[in-house]
Amino acid sequence: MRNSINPEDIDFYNEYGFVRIRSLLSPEETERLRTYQNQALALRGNYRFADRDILADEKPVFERMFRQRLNLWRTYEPLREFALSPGIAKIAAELSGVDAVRLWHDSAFVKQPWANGTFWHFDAAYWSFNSRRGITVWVALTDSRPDNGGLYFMPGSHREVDFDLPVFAQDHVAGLFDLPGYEHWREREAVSLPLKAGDCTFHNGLTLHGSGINMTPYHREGWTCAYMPDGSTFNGKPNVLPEDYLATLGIGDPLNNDDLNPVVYRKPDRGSRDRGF
Ligand SMILES: O=C(O)CCC(=O)C(=O)O
Repeated sequence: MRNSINPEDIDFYNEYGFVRIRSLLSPEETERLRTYQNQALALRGNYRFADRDILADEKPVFERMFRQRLNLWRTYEPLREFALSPGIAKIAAELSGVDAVRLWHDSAFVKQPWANGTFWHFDAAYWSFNSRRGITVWVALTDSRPDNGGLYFMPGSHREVDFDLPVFAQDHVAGLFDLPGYEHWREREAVSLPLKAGDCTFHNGLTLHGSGINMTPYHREGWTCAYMPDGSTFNGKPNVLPEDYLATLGIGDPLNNDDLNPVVYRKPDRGSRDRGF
């Protein structure tokens, strides 16, 4: 598993809000993660979340875009190797420019044969914290291309999108661009980044993205993990958090539950290294 990137990758990410990293996983790791994810999906069935009883049927529009199941690491232990990987989290922290990241959630994104395109959106709209440094890794478990539902990004959108804009539009693929504050994106060109199995992209939580229709009779399988900068606070949105934990939270409280959102990477303290600890 790769755990390092180049300074140019960080520059590219800061400029455009996404970056492609080749061979994050070896072929063996990719196949292992794919097997684990499919086993976890079979166990999870129709439930979207690990900690909330929300059925996929309640979101039929989503189910036609992809099979998304969240926090599989919490219900299928073998997936922890990847969701809690300090190496992947280190890359996420370095791209985001933060010292420590907590796991927000992992998620399967399996686009079925002939699935619809994924509507333009940004991930931070869903999350329970507002940070300009939240980040998602999207790992291809099968090749991902424009013809089978590969991802598209709007370059530079992470610098313009803000938390006070309206965020949900689900009537058609570009419905977001009908909303006030987004109209100009309708005129822009999106970038598609084909991936070989084992490659990945990292994107900022504020980067506009979507994916194409799967025009093949094969599944396009992706695994993602979202990371939250350590020190982030609750914004009032439930997202993946369990009801009993939500009941204890007020807006502005730190999201520092080590069971639900463990710190997966913390930059070594140079001082303690120098002192020989
Ligand atoms: O896989 C897809 O089609 C969508 C993925 C996505 O929206 C995400 O990773 O945030």
